[in-house]
Amino acid sequence: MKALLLIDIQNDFLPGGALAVPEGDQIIHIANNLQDKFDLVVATQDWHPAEHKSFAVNHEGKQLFDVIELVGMEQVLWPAHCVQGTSGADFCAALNTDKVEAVFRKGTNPEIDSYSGFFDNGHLNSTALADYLRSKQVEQVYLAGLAGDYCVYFSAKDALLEGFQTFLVEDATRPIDPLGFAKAKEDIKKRGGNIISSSML
Ligand code: VGL
Ligand code: ZN
Repeated sequence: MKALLLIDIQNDFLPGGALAVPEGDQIIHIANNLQDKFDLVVATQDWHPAEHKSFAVNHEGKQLFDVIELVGMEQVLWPAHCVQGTSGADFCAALNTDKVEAVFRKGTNPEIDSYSGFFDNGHLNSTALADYLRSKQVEQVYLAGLAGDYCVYFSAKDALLEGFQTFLVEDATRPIDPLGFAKAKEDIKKRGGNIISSSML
């Protein structure tokens, strides 16, 4: 079985949002058109409490995009985004969610960030996404969404660690930083994953 993972296609990651990914809106029609080609479609949703420690505003004397240490890991300090219950945390209205069978929320623990849809950044807690996919006999996981160099990348790495054949749909994502995304794609390939175009599906 083949699953499509729609990663964090939320208003705050689109142009005009709190943590806008350049051209993030250009993936929506691709994410919509892809869904028919899959046995299963699931989505992840970045879902932070307002006091989340990944937000620069929650650290006195720190600036946006400063890097600090949080639970022993490097942490970029982001603008407040995807705060639970706000419109910024909603899925983009143009995204077709009719076929989405389950939504996995992440980033709810204020003490640690959670880029991947599978685990927090310290791999301390899981979202149950891997077990859910296995319970549906999924063997191939395809990733689309935002941002390519953060949540899509981290989700792809964890999909590989969990033993899924993993495909990043390159034209169905956009990065925050193109250089970081180039490195991320190389790393995914090195780990045995595949970078593909939606035209190959
Ligand atoms: C993301 C930074 C912070 C993402 C989420 O969805 O890529 N990036 N939180
Ligand atoms: Zn976040």
